[in-house]
Amino acid sequence: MTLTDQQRDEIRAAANTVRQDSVRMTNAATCGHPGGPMGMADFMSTLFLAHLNLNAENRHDPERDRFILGNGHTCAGLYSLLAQKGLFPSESLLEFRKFGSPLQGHPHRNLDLGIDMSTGSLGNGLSVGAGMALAAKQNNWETRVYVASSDGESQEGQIWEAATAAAHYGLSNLTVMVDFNNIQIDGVMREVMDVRDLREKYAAFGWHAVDIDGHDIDAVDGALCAAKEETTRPSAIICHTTIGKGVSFMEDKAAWHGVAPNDEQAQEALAELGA
Ligand SMILES: Cc1ncc(C[n+]2csc(CCOP(=O)(O)OP(=O)(O)O)c2C)c(N)n1
Ligand SMILES: [Mg+2]
Repeated sequence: MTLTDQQRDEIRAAANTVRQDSVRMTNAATCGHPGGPMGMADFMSTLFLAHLNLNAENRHDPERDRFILGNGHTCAGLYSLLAQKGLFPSESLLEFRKFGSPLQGHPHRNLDLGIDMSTGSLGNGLSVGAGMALAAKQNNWETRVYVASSDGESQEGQIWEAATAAAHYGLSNLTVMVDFNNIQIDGVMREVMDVRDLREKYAAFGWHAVDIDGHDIDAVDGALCAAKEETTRPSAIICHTTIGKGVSFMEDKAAWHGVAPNDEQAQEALAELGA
């Protein structure tokens, strides 16, 4: 299955909205993590618009797909996509990180809003995703489980315990999408803690694993389609991305991992994004 021109337009528009929302939400909150979700916007939008079977009608259906944001700090992008898919009104986005808001600075499980797992403490998402995928198989559900992860999160040992178990149980309904932007909280990956070639690592653990340009929505769609063809192995899609993608002064800078743009920077960023 290839994307239609209309799907491509819709995914690109959704990704641009994710980038604008990430800027607006962190600016309004005066804190948060804008860079990661801007880099993930293209592959996340392709997943949410063209593959993930989750919408306002089926949010409580046990046989729906599941999505876990293992790298929970990038939740501005998740909230933007859930709002775009009609799980809650977009106006709520500006309550991000405010006291009493369900849109916390790291995801808090809330099935009414489409948030399948509380995350933020890195390393847990893939384990829980593997458990969900195993349960789905045992129940003979069509459910697919998607986990977003990151290069920084791949420094956590628990990721590799989950990778071992998922291959052992043949969880072909599990797909991890790894945001590989070469950056984590403290700087460049190979200076902080080099995780090396994640495609080779997942393959060595018994996974179907591919490297793609995480900004190429046709490549993302192709990799997600290929994952669905697997019958015995879980799939890892290593998405090579640029943190802060779309805004010249934010691109490829670790500084934008966890700092909100001030009013002037937000205005400049939104102008670059065509707002
Ligand atoms: C268990 C745990 N250890 C440390 C942290 C602190 N922390 C938050 S984000 C982050 C870096 C994660 O790297 P990555 O997801 O690649 O960051 P990004 O590319 O989005 O900048 C760290 C170490 C955490 N959230 N959880
Ligand atoms: Mg990273």
